[in-house]
Amino acid sequence: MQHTRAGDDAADMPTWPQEFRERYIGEGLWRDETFAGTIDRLAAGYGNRIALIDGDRRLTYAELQQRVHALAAGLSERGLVRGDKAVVQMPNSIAFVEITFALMRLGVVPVLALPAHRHLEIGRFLEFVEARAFFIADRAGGFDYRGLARDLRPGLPALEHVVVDGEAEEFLDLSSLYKHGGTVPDAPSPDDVAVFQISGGTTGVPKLIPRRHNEYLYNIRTAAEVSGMDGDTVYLCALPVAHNFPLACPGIIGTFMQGGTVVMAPDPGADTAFALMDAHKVTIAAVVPPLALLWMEEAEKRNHRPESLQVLQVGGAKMSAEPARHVGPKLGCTLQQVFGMAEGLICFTRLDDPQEVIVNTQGRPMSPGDEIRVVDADGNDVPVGETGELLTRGPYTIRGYYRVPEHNARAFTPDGFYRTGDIVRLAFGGNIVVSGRDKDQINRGGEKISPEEVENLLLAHDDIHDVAVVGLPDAMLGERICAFAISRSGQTKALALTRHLRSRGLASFKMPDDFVFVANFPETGIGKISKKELREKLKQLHLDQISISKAG
Ligand code: OOB
Repeated sequence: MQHTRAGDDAADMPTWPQEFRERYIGEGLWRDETFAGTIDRLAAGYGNRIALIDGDRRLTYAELQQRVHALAAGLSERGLVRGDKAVVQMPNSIAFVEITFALMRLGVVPVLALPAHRHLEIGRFLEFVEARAFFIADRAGGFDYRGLARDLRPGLPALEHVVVDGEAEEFLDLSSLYKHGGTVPDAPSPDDVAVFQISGGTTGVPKLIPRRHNEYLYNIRTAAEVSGMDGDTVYLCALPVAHNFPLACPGIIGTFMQGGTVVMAPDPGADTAFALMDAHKVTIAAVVPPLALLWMEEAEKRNHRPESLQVLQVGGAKMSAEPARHVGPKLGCTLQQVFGMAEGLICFTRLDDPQEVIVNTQGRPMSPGDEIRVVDADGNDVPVGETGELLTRGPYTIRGYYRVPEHNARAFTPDGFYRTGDIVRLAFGGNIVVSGRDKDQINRGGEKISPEEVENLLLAHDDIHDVAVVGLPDAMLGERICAFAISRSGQTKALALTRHLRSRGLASFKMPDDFVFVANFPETGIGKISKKELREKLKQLHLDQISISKAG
Protein backbone atom coordinates (compact mmCIF):
# COMPACT_ATOMS: atom_id res chain seq x y z
CA MET A 1 0.00 0.00 0.00
CA GLN A 2 1.23 3.48 -0.84
CA HIS A 3 1.94 5.59 2.25
CA THR A 4 3.18 8.82 0.77
CA ARG A 5 2.05 10.87 -2.16
CA ALA A 6 4.64 12.85 -4.04
CA GLY A 7 3.52 16.10 -5.62
CA ASP A 8 5.06 19.11 -3.93
CA ASP A 9 8.62 20.06 -4.66
CA ALA A 10 10.88 22.41 -2.74
CA ALA A 11 9.77 25.46 -4.74
CA ASP A 12 6.14 24.86 -3.72
CA MET A 13 7.01 24.78 -0.04
CA PRO A 14 9.74 27.29 0.86
CA THR A 15 11.42 26.37 4.13
CA TRP A 16 14.30 27.34 6.42
CA PRO A 17 17.83 27.04 5.06
CA GLN A 18 19.81 24.19 6.64
CA GLU A 19 21.95 26.54 8.77
CA PHE A 20 18.80 27.93 10.44
CA ARG A 21 17.41 24.46 10.98
CA GLU A 22 20.64 23.49 12.70
CA ARG A 23 20.62 26.65 14.78
CA TYR A 24 17.03 26.14 15.99
CA ILE A 25 17.69 22.49 16.78
CA GLY A 26 21.03 23.33 18.42
CA GLU A 27 19.42 25.98 20.63
CA GLY A 28 16.81 23.48 21.74
CA LEU A 29 13.93 25.42 20.17
CA TRP A 30 12.93 22.74 17.68
CA ARG A 31 12.79 19.27 19.20
CA ASP A 32 12.33 17.17 16.08
CA GLU A 33 8.82 16.25 17.22
CA THR A 34 5.46 15.88 15.47
CA PHE A 35 1.83 16.30 16.44
CA ALA A 36 1.53 12.52 16.16
CA GLY A 37 4.04 12.03 18.97
CA THR A 38 2.55 14.90 20.93
CA ILE A 39 -0.91 13.39 21.20
CA ASP A 40 0.56 10.08 22.41
CA ARG A 41 2.73 11.88 24.94
CA LEU A 42 -0.27 13.85 26.24
CA ALA A 43 -2.30 10.67 26.72
CA ALA A 44 0.61 9.07 28.57
CA GLY A 45 1.10 12.10 30.80
CA TYR A 46 -2.43 13.30 31.45
CA GLY A 47 -4.56 10.19 30.70
CA ASN A 48 -7.61 10.68 32.92
CA ARG A 49 -7.72 14.45 32.97
CA ILE A 50 -10.43 16.19 30.97
CA ALA A 51 -8.98 17.52 27.73
CA LEU A 52 -12.13 18.80 26.06
CA ILE A 53 -15.65 19.89 26.94
CA ASP A 54 -18.18 20.47 24.17
CA GLY A 55 -21.78 20.84 25.36
CA ASP A 56 -22.63 17.68 27.31
CA ARG A 57 -19.63 15.78 25.98
CA ARG A 58 -16.31 15.45 27.78
CA LEU A 59 -13.18 13.67 26.61
CA THR A 60 -10.18 12.70 28.68
CA TYR A 61 -6.71 12.85 27.17
CA ALA A 62 -6.68 9.05 26.89
CA GLU A 63 -10.04 9.02 25.10
CA LEU A 64 -8.97 11.81 22.76
CA GLN A 65 -5.82 9.93 21.80
CA GLN A 66 -7.75 6.68 21.23
CA ARG A 67 -10.33 8.44 19.08
CA VAL A 68 -7.69 10.28 17.06
CA HIS A 69 -5.88 7.01 16.48
CA ALA A 70 -9.09 5.24 15.47
CA LEU A 71 -10.05 8.02 13.07
CA ALA A 72 -6.55 8.09 11.56
CA ALA A 73 -6.85 4.33 11.00
CA GLY A 74 -10.24 4.75 9.32
CA LEU A 75 -9.00 7.55 7.08
CA SER A 76 -5.93 5.51 6.18
CA GLU A 77 -8.20 2.62 5.23
CA ARG A 78 -10.04 5.02 2.89
CA GLY A 79 -6.75 5.63 1.10
CA LEU A 80 -5.59 8.96 2.53
CA VAL A 81 -1.79 9.09 2.74
CA ARG A 82 1.00 11.39 3.86
CA GLY A 83 1.29 14.32 1.46
CA ASP A 84 -2.42 14.37 0.59
CA LYS A 85 -4.38 17.53 1.28
CA ALA A 86 -7.80 18.02 2.83
CA VAL A 87 -10.03 20.99 3.59
CA VAL A 88 -11.49 21.11 7.10
CA GLN A 89 -14.42 23.48 7.60
CA MET A 90 -15.84 22.76 11.03
CA PRO A 91 -17.44 24.77 13.81
CA ASN A 92 -15.88 24.76 17.28
CA SER A 93 -16.37 21.14 18.30
CA ILE A 94 -14.72 17.93 19.44
CA ALA A 95 -14.95 16.74 15.84
CA PHE A 96 -12.71 19.59 14.67
CA VAL A 97 -10.00 18.50 17.13
CA GLU A 98 -10.25 14.80 16.29
CA ILE A 99 -10.22 15.38 12.53
CA THR A 100 -7.31 17.83 12.61
CA PHE A 101 -5.18 15.61 14.86
CA ALA A 102 -6.05 12.47 12.87
CA LEU A 103 -4.98 14.16 9.62
CA MET A 104 -1.78 15.46 11.20
CA ARG A 105 -1.14 11.94 12.52
CA LEU A 106 -1.23 10.65 8.93
CA GLY A 107 0.66 13.57 7.42
CA VAL A 108 -2.43 14.56 5.43
CA VAL A 109 -2.36 18.34 5.42
CA PRO A 110 -5.60 20.11 6.35
CA VAL A 111 -6.43 23.57 5.03
CA LEU A 112 -8.04 25.13 8.10
CA ALA A 113 -10.99 26.96 6.57
CA LEU A 114 -13.45 29.07 8.54
CA PRO A 115 -17.12 28.16 8.96
CA ALA A 116 -17.87 31.61 7.49
CA HIS A 117 -16.21 30.78 4.17
CA ARG A 118 -18.56 30.12 1.27
CA HIS A 119 -18.46 28.69 -2.26
CA LEU A 120 -15.86 31.10 -3.57
CA GLU A 121 -13.27 30.54 -0.87
CA ILE A 122 -13.88 26.83 -0.29
CA GLY A 123 -13.98 26.10 -4.02
CA ARG A 124 -10.61 27.77 -4.43
CA PHE A 125 -9.01 25.92 -1.52
CA LEU A 126 -10.29 22.54 -2.67
CA GLU A 127 -9.07 23.16 -6.19
CA PHE A 128 -5.74 24.81 -5.36
CA VAL A 129 -4.50 22.01 -3.10
CA GLU A 130 -6.29 19.28 -5.09
CA ALA A 131 -7.92 18.18 -1.87
CA ARG A 132 -8.81 14.51 -1.62
CA ALA A 133 -11.14 15.04 1.32
CA PHE A 134 -13.46 17.75 2.61
CA PHE A 135 -14.65 17.67 6.24
CA ILE A 136 -17.81 19.53 7.23
CA ALA A 137 -20.59 19.63 9.80
CA ASP A 138 -24.07 18.90 8.46
CA ARG A 139 -25.38 22.27 9.57
CA ALA A 140 -23.97 25.03 11.74
CA GLY A 141 -24.97 28.62 12.34
CA GLY A 142 -28.05 28.16 10.17
CA PHE A 143 -26.03 27.05 7.12
CA ASP A 144 -26.14 23.65 5.44
CA TYR A 145 -22.58 22.66 4.50
CA ARG A 146 -23.77 19.59 2.59
CA GLY A 147 -25.34 21.93 0.03
CA LEU A 148 -21.99 23.66 -0.38
CA ALA A 149 -20.23 20.31 -0.91
CA ARG A 150 -22.93 19.18 -3.35
CA ASP A 151 -22.55 22.35 -5.44
CA LEU A 152 -18.76 22.24 -5.56
CA ARG A 153 -18.06 18.55 -5.98
CA PRO A 154 -18.77 18.11 -9.72
CA GLY A 155 -15.94 20.50 -10.64
CA LEU A 156 -13.38 18.75 -8.45
CA PRO A 157 -12.10 15.46 -9.84
CA ALA A 158 -9.49 15.05 -7.06
CA LEU A 159 -12.10 15.24 -4.31
CA GLU A 160 -12.88 11.66 -3.31
CA HIS A 161 -14.38 12.01 0.15
CA VAL A 162 -16.82 14.43 1.66
CA VAL A 163 -17.03 13.59 5.36
CA VAL A 164 -19.90 14.91 7.44
CA ASP A 165 -20.21 15.25 11.21
CA GLY A 166 -23.96 14.67 11.70
CA GLU A 167 -26.57 13.68 9.12
CA ALA A 168 -24.35 12.66 6.22
CA GLU A 169 -27.03 12.18 3.53
CA GLU A 170 -25.17 10.94 0.40
CA PHE A 171 -21.74 11.67 1.95
CA LEU A 172 -19.48 9.74 4.35
CA ASP A 173 -20.60 9.70 7.96
CA LEU A 174 -17.71 10.78 10.20
CA SER A 175 -18.81 8.46 13.01
CA SER A 176 -18.46 5.45 10.68
CA LEU A 177 -14.76 6.15 10.12
CA TYR A 178 -13.42 5.43 13.62
CA LYS A 179 -11.61 2.07 13.42
CA HIS A 180 -10.75 1.13 16.99
CA GLY A 181 -7.82 -1.26 17.03
CA GLY A 182 -6.95 -0.31 13.44
CA THR A 183 -3.41 0.29 12.26
CA VAL A 184 -1.86 3.59 11.31
CA PRO A 185 1.26 4.06 9.16
CA ASP A 186 4.45 5.69 10.48
CA ALA A 187 4.22 9.27 11.67
CA PRO A 188 5.23 12.08 9.30
CA SER A 189 8.58 13.89 9.55
CA PRO A 190 9.02 16.85 11.94
CA ASP A 191 9.90 18.95 8.88
CA ASP A 192 6.65 18.11 7.07
CA VAL A 193 3.84 20.60 6.79
CA ALA A 194 1.30 19.91 9.56
CA VAL A 195 -1.47 22.34 8.57
CA PHE A 196 -2.20 25.16 6.18
CA GLN A 197 -3.31 28.39 7.81
CA ILE A 198 -5.01 30.96 5.58
CA SER A 199 -3.51 34.41 5.13
CA GLY A 200 -5.59 37.53 5.50
CA GLY A 201 -4.46 38.39 2.03
CA THR A 202 -3.57 41.61 0.29
CA THR A 203 -4.20 40.28 -3.19
CA GLY A 204 -7.18 38.89 -5.06
CA VAL A 205 -6.77 35.38 -3.66
CA PRO A 206 -5.92 34.28 -0.08
CA LYS A 207 -2.55 32.58 0.32
CA LEU A 208 -1.90 29.33 2.13
CA ILE A 209 0.57 29.35 5.00
CA PRO A 210 2.44 26.06 5.49
CA ARG A 211 3.00 25.44 9.20
CA ARG A 212 5.35 22.56 9.99
CA HIS A 213 5.34 20.13 12.93
CA ASN A 214 8.65 21.26 14.42
CA GLU A 215 8.13 24.98 14.27
CA TYR A 216 4.39 25.01 15.00
CA LEU A 217 4.90 22.89 18.11
CA TYR A 218 7.66 25.29 19.18
CA ASN A 219 5.26 28.20 18.54
CA ILE A 220 2.56 26.59 20.69
CA ARG A 221 4.84 25.50 23.54
CA THR A 222 6.39 28.97 23.82
CA ALA A 223 3.02 30.75 23.66
CA ALA A 224 1.67 28.48 26.41
CA GLU A 225 4.60 29.38 28.67
CA VAL A 226 4.27 33.11 28.04
CA SER A 227 0.54 32.89 28.78
CA GLY A 228 1.16 31.20 32.15
CA MET A 229 -0.75 28.05 31.21
CA ASP A 230 -0.48 24.94 33.41
CA GLY A 231 -2.47 21.86 34.38
CA ASP A 232 -5.11 24.02 36.09
CA THR A 233 -5.77 26.09 32.96
CA VAL A 234 -9.33 26.07 31.64
CA TYR A 235 -9.36 27.73 28.20
CA LEU A 236 -12.52 29.05 26.59
CA CYS A 237 -12.35 28.68 22.81
CA ALA A 238 -14.70 31.50 21.79
CA LEU A 239 -13.17 32.55 18.44
CA PRO A 240 -13.44 30.24 15.41
CA VAL A 241 -10.95 27.52 16.34
CA ALA A 242 -9.32 27.31 12.90
CA HIS A 243 -7.70 30.73 13.40
CA ASN A 244 -4.05 30.63 14.47
CA PHE A 245 -4.82 32.63 17.63
CA PRO A 246 -7.34 30.25 19.31
CA LEU A 247 -5.70 27.16 17.81
CA ALA A 248 -2.05 27.68 18.56
CA CYS A 249 -1.17 31.01 20.22
CA PRO A 250 -1.41 29.23 22.66
CA GLY A 251 -5.08 28.42 22.19
CA ILE A 252 -6.50 24.96 22.46
CA ILE A 253 -3.32 23.05 21.59
CA GLY A 254 -1.30 25.14 24.05
CA THR A 255 -3.80 24.17 26.73
CA PHE A 256 -3.46 20.50 25.79
CA MET A 257 0.33 20.71 25.97
CA GLN A 258 0.04 21.80 29.61
CA GLY A 259 -2.61 19.22 30.51
CA GLY A 260 -5.36 21.80 30.96
CA THR A 261 -8.98 21.70 29.82
CA VAL A 262 -10.49 23.29 26.69
CA VAL A 263 -14.11 24.42 26.70
CA MET A 264 -15.55 24.82 23.20
CA ALA A 265 -17.96 27.73 22.80
CA PRO A 266 -20.39 27.38 19.87
CA ASP A 267 -20.52 31.18 19.62
CA PRO A 268 -18.68 34.05 21.33
CA GLY A 269 -21.75 36.01 22.49
CA ALA A 270 -21.90 37.08 26.14
CA ASP A 271 -24.82 34.74 26.98
CA THR A 272 -22.93 31.65 25.83
CA ALA A 273 -19.47 32.73 26.94
CA PHE A 274 -20.45 33.92 30.43
CA ALA A 275 -22.51 30.77 31.09
CA LEU A 276 -19.60 28.53 30.02
CA MET A 277 -17.07 30.53 32.00
CA ASP A 278 -19.15 30.17 35.18
CA ALA A 279 -20.07 26.51 34.62
CA HIS A 280 -16.51 25.33 33.94
CA LYS A 281 -14.49 27.87 35.94
CA VAL A 282 -12.69 29.16 32.86
CA THR A 283 -9.35 30.78 33.68
CA ILE A 284 -8.30 32.18 30.29
CA ALA A 285 -9.98 33.22 27.05
CA ALA A 286 -8.84 34.83 23.79
CA VAL A 287 -10.88 37.42 21.93
CA VAL A 288 -10.68 40.14 19.28
CA PRO A 289 -11.14 43.76 20.44
CA PRO A 290 -14.86 44.09 19.52
CA LEU A 291 -15.63 41.01 21.63
CA ALA A 292 -13.62 42.37 24.54
CA LEU A 293 -15.69 45.56 24.32
CA LEU A 294 -18.91 43.57 24.21
CA TRP A 295 -17.97 41.39 27.18
CA MET A 296 -16.98 44.46 29.22
CA GLU A 297 -20.26 46.17 28.41
CA GLU A 298 -22.27 43.08 29.27
CA ALA A 299 -20.40 42.46 32.52
CA GLU A 300 -21.28 45.98 33.58
CA LYS A 301 -24.90 45.76 32.41
CA ARG A 302 -25.47 42.45 34.15
CA ASN A 303 -23.43 43.47 37.15
CA HIS A 304 -21.78 40.09 36.80
CA ARG A 305 -18.13 39.28 36.32
CA PRO A 306 -16.84 35.91 35.17
CA GLU A 307 -15.28 35.23 38.58
CA SER A 308 -12.84 32.49 37.57
CA LEU A 309 -11.33 34.42 34.63
CA GLN A 310 -7.69 35.29 35.31
CA VAL A 311 -6.42 36.32 31.86
CA LEU A 312 -8.14 37.83 28.83
CA GLN A 313 -5.99 37.72 25.71
CA VAL A 314 -6.92 40.35 23.15
CA GLY A 315 -5.47 40.36 19.64
CA GLY A 316 -6.11 40.18 15.93
CA ALA A 317 -6.56 43.93 15.71
CA LYS A 318 -5.37 46.87 17.76
CA MET A 319 -6.95 47.48 21.12
CA SER A 320 -6.49 51.13 21.96
CA ALA A 321 -5.27 52.27 25.35
CA GLU A 322 -8.62 53.62 26.53
CA PRO A 323 -10.63 50.36 26.42
CA ALA A 324 -7.47 48.41 27.36
CA ARG A 325 -7.33 50.31 30.64
CA HIS A 326 -10.85 49.10 31.53
CA VAL A 327 -10.41 45.38 30.88
CA GLY A 328 -8.92 44.69 34.31
CA PRO A 329 -11.44 46.66 36.40
CA LYS A 330 -14.49 45.58 34.40
CA LEU A 331 -13.75 41.88 33.96
CA GLY A 332 -11.61 41.34 37.03
CA CYS A 333 -8.72 39.77 35.11
CA THR A 334 -5.32 40.58 33.63
CA LEU A 335 -5.28 41.85 30.06
CA GLN A 336 -2.71 40.25 27.78
CA GLN A 337 -2.33 42.00 24.43
CA VAL A 338 -1.42 39.67 21.58
CA PHE A 339 -0.07 40.95 18.27
CA GLY A 340 0.40 38.03 15.95
CA MET A 341 0.03 36.73 12.46
CA ALA A 342 -0.75 33.36 10.93
CA GLU A 343 2.61 33.63 9.13
CA GLY A 344 4.42 33.32 12.45
CA LEU A 345 5.63 36.09 14.78
CA ILE A 346 3.62 36.40 17.99
CA CYS A 347 4.11 39.25 20.46
CA PHE A 348 2.61 39.25 23.96
CA THR A 349 2.54 41.66 26.82
CA ARG A 350 3.73 39.63 29.82
CA LEU A 351 1.34 38.93 32.67
CA ASP A 352 3.65 40.69 35.15
CA ASP A 353 4.40 43.70 32.95
CA PRO A 354 3.74 47.14 34.43
CA GLN A 355 0.26 48.46 33.66
CA GLU A 356 1.58 51.11 31.25
CA VAL A 357 3.08 48.38 29.06
CA ILE A 358 -0.05 46.21 29.17
CA VAL A 359 -2.31 49.12 28.28
CA ASN A 360 -0.17 51.01 25.78
CA THR A 361 1.65 48.35 23.78
CA GLN A 362 1.02 45.21 21.77
CA GLY A 363 3.79 43.36 23.57
CA ARG A 364 7.13 41.91 22.50
CA PRO A 365 8.16 38.81 20.57
CA MET A 366 7.67 35.61 22.54
CA SER A 367 10.87 33.87 21.46
CA PRO A 368 14.54 34.81 21.93
CA GLY A 369 14.93 33.47 18.38
CA ASP A 370 12.62 36.11 16.88
CA GLU A 371 14.48 38.74 14.87
CA ILE A 372 12.70 42.00 14.17
CA ARG A 373 13.58 45.06 12.12
CA VAL A 374 11.70 48.34 11.72
CA VAL A 375 12.49 49.85 8.33
CA ASP A 376 11.71 52.89 6.19
CA ALA A 377 10.35 52.84 2.64
CA ASP A 378 13.83 52.05 1.29
CA GLY A 379 14.27 49.09 3.59
CA ASN A 380 16.75 50.86 5.90
CA ASP A 381 16.47 50.42 9.67
CA VAL A 382 14.98 53.45 11.40
CA PRO A 383 16.33 54.66 14.77
CA VAL A 384 14.76 52.89 17.76
CA GLY A 385 11.49 54.60 18.71
CA GLU A 386 10.73 55.80 15.20
CA THR A 387 7.96 54.46 13.04
CA GLY A 388 8.45 52.07 10.15
CA GLU A 389 7.42 48.76 8.65
CA LEU A 390 7.96 45.65 10.77
CA LEU A 391 10.04 42.88 9.20
CA THR A 392 10.54 39.60 10.98
CA ARG A 393 12.37 36.29 10.78
CA GLY A 394 12.63 33.49 13.27
CA PRO A 395 12.08 29.91 14.43
CA TYR A 396 8.35 29.88 13.66
CA THR A 397 7.91 32.54 10.95
CA ILE A 398 7.44 31.00 7.53
CA ARG A 399 9.89 31.53 4.67
CA GLY A 400 7.20 31.53 1.97
CA TYR A 401 3.58 30.80 1.11
CA TYR A 402 2.46 27.66 -0.71
CA ARG A 403 2.93 27.67 -4.49
CA VAL A 404 3.20 31.42 -5.14
CA PRO A 405 6.87 32.06 -5.98
CA GLU A 406 6.32 35.52 -7.50
CA HIS A 407 4.37 36.71 -4.50
CA ASN A 408 7.00 35.25 -2.17
CA ALA A 409 9.70 37.25 -3.93
CA ARG A 410 7.87 40.43 -2.86
CA ALA A 411 6.56 39.36 0.55
CA PHE A 412 9.97 38.25 1.86
CA THR A 413 13.40 39.91 1.74
CA PRO A 414 16.17 37.97 0.01
CA ASP A 415 17.55 37.04 3.44
CA GLY A 416 14.24 35.62 4.58
CA PHE A 417 12.51 38.37 6.56
CA TYR A 418 8.72 38.47 6.22
CA ARG A 419 7.41 41.92 5.34
CA THR A 420 4.45 42.19 7.72
CA GLY A 421 3.00 45.38 6.21
CA ASP A 422 2.41 46.57 9.79
CA ILE A 423 3.59 50.03 10.77
CA VAL A 424 5.04 49.96 14.25
CA ARG A 425 7.48 51.58 16.63
CA LEU A 426 9.45 50.16 19.51
CA ALA A 427 8.67 51.69 22.88
CA PHE A 428 8.78 50.91 26.60
CA GLY A 429 11.67 48.49 26.68
CA GLY A 430 11.33 46.78 23.34
CA ASN A 431 7.56 46.50 23.29
CA ILE A 432 5.85 47.08 19.99
CA VAL A 433 3.24 49.72 19.39
CA VAL A 434 1.24 49.09 16.21
CA SER A 435 0.28 52.40 14.68
CA GLY A 436 -0.99 51.51 11.24
CA ARG A 437 -0.60 49.46 8.14
CA ASP A 438 1.11 49.71 4.81
CA LYS A 439 -0.74 46.93 3.02
CA ASP A 440 -3.95 46.89 1.05
CA GLN A 441 -5.97 45.04 3.64
CA ILE A 442 -8.97 45.81 5.84
CA ASN A 443 -9.03 44.59 9.44
CA ARG A 444 -12.70 44.27 10.35
CA GLY A 445 -12.77 43.33 14.00
CA GLY A 446 -9.82 40.97 13.55
CA GLU A 447 -11.03 39.37 10.30
CA LYS A 448 -8.79 40.35 7.40
CA ILE A 449 -10.24 41.32 4.03
CA SER A 450 -8.40 41.96 0.79
CA PRO A 451 -10.06 44.98 -0.93
CA GLU A 452 -8.77 43.68 -4.27
CA GLU A 453 -10.71 40.45 -3.88
CA VAL A 454 -13.99 42.31 -3.29
CA GLU A 455 -13.23 44.89 -6.00
CA ASN A 456 -12.63 42.18 -8.62
CA LEU A 457 -16.00 40.62 -7.87
CA LEU A 458 -17.81 43.96 -8.00
CA LEU A 459 -16.14 44.81 -11.32
CA ALA A 460 -17.70 41.67 -12.76
CA HIS A 461 -21.14 43.26 -12.28
CA ASP A 462 -22.44 44.60 -15.64
CA ASP A 463 -23.43 47.98 -14.34
CA ILE A 464 -20.28 48.71 -12.37
CA HIS A 465 -17.85 50.91 -14.24
CA ASP A 466 -15.31 51.18 -11.46
CA VAL A 467 -15.00 50.46 -7.77
CA ALA A 468 -12.72 51.03 -4.79
CA VAL A 469 -13.07 49.19 -1.51
CA VAL A 470 -11.64 50.86 1.58
CA GLY A 471 -11.63 50.39 5.35
CA LEU A 472 -13.20 53.15 7.43
CA PRO A 473 -12.85 53.76 11.15
CA ASP A 474 -15.61 52.13 13.19
CA ALA A 475 -16.05 52.50 16.94
CA MET A 476 -16.91 48.86 17.50
CA LEU A 477 -15.20 46.95 14.66
CA GLY A 478 -12.09 49.09 14.41
CA GLU A 479 -12.71 49.24 10.68
CA ARG A 480 -15.69 48.59 8.47
CA ILE A 481 -15.76 47.88 4.76
CA CYS A 482 -16.91 50.60 2.40
CA ALA A 483 -17.26 50.17 -1.37
CA PHE A 484 -17.19 53.28 -3.54
CA ALA A 485 -18.75 52.49 -6.88
CA ILE A 486 -19.39 54.21 -10.19
CA SER A 487 -22.60 52.87 -11.70
CA ARG A 488 -22.94 53.07 -15.50
CA SER A 489 -26.69 53.58 -15.43
CA GLY A 490 -26.87 55.37 -12.11
CA GLN A 491 -29.61 52.90 -11.19
CA THR A 492 -27.81 50.12 -9.32
CA LYS A 493 -28.59 49.90 -5.62
CA ALA A 494 -26.53 48.61 -2.69
CA LEU A 495 -28.85 45.66 -2.24
CA ALA A 496 -28.25 44.48 -5.81
CA LEU A 497 -24.49 44.57 -5.26
CA THR A 498 -24.75 42.66 -2.01
CA ARG A 499 -26.83 40.05 -3.79
CA HIS A 500 -24.28 39.93 -6.59
CA LEU A 501 -21.45 39.29 -4.13
CA ARG A 502 -23.47 36.67 -2.32
CA SER A 503 -24.26 34.92 -5.62
CA ARG A 504 -20.50 34.74 -6.27
CA GLY A 505 -20.15 32.82 -2.99
CA LEU A 506 -18.24 35.43 -1.00
CA ALA A 507 -18.06 34.95 2.80
CA SER A 508 -20.36 37.39 4.57
CA PHE A 509 -17.60 38.94 6.72
CA LYS A 510 -16.13 40.31 3.46
CA MET A 511 -19.39 41.99 2.38
CA PRO A 512 -19.17 45.79 2.31
CA ASP A 513 -20.97 47.41 5.24
CA ASP A 514 -21.61 50.52 3.15
CA PHE A 515 -21.89 51.32 -0.53
CA VAL A 516 -21.37 54.88 -1.72
CA PHE A 517 -22.12 55.70 -5.34
CA VAL A 518 -19.98 58.44 -6.84
CA ALA A 519 -19.62 60.05 -10.28
CA ASN A 520 -15.84 59.71 -10.41
CA PHE A 521 -12.82 58.94 -8.27
CA PRO A 522 -10.08 61.23 -7.06
CA GLU A 523 -6.89 60.12 -8.80
CA THR A 524 -3.29 60.10 -7.71
CA GLY A 525 -0.61 61.61 -9.91
CA ILE A 526 -0.16 58.39 -11.85
CA GLY A 527 -3.85 57.80 -12.54
CA LYS A 528 -4.56 55.32 -9.74
CA ILE A 529 -7.55 55.69 -7.47
CA SER A 530 -6.52 57.51 -4.32
CA LYS A 531 -7.88 55.45 -1.47
CA LYS A 532 -6.64 58.01 1.00
CA GLU A 533 -8.81 60.69 -0.59
CA LEU A 534 -11.74 58.32 -0.76
CA ARG A 535 -11.47 57.72 2.96
CA GLU A 536 -11.32 61.47 3.58
CA LYS A 537 -14.27 62.04 1.30
CA LEU A 538 -16.39 59.50 3.08
CA LYS A 539 -15.58 60.95 6.46
CA GLN A 540 -17.05 64.23 5.24
CA LEU A 541 -20.31 62.68 4.12
CA HIS A 542 -23.21 62.95 6.50
CA LEU A 543 -24.15 59.84 8.38
CA ASP A 544 -27.68 59.83 6.98
CA GLN A 545 -26.27 59.74 3.46
CA ILE A 546 -24.21 56.71 4.38
CA SER A 547 -27.11 54.91 5.97
CA ILE A 548 -29.20 55.37 2.81
CA SER A 549 -26.65 53.24 0.99
CA LYS A 550 -26.15 50.80 3.82
CA ALA A 551 -25.82 47.28 2.56
CA GLY A 552 -28.87 45.12 3.11
C1 OOB B 1 -3.79 37.33 13.76
O1 OOB B 1 -3.36 36.75 12.60
P1 OOB B 1 -3.83 37.14 11.12
O2 OOB B 1 -2.95 36.38 10.22
O3 OOB B 1 -5.30 36.98 11.00
O4 OOB B 1 -3.56 38.70 10.96
C2 OOB B 1 -2.28 39.26 11.15
C3 OOB B 1 -2.37 40.77 11.11
C4 OOB B 1 -1.12 41.47 11.55
O5 OOB B 1 -0.16 41.55 10.51
C5 OOB B 1 -1.69 42.82 11.94
O6 OOB B 1 -1.95 43.58 10.79
C6 OOB B 1 -3.00 42.47 12.57
O7 OOB B 1 -3.38 41.22 12.01
N1 OOB B 1 -2.94 42.32 14.04
C7 OOB B 1 -2.89 43.34 14.91
C8 OOB B 1 -2.88 42.76 16.20
N2 OOB B 1 -2.93 41.41 16.05
C9 OOB B 1 -2.96 41.17 14.73
N3 OOB B 1 -2.82 44.67 14.72
C10 OOB B 1 -2.76 45.45 15.84
N4 OOB B 1 -2.76 44.96 17.10
C11 OOB B 1 -2.82 43.63 17.33
N5 OOB B 1 -2.81 43.16 18.59
O8 OOB B 1 -4.54 38.30 13.76
C12 OOB B 1 -3.27 36.73 15.01
C13 OOB B 1 -2.55 35.53 14.98
C14 OOB B 1 -2.09 34.99 16.15
C15 OOB B 1 -2.34 35.62 17.36
C16 OOB B 1 -3.05 36.79 17.40
C17 OOB B 1 -3.53 37.35 16.22
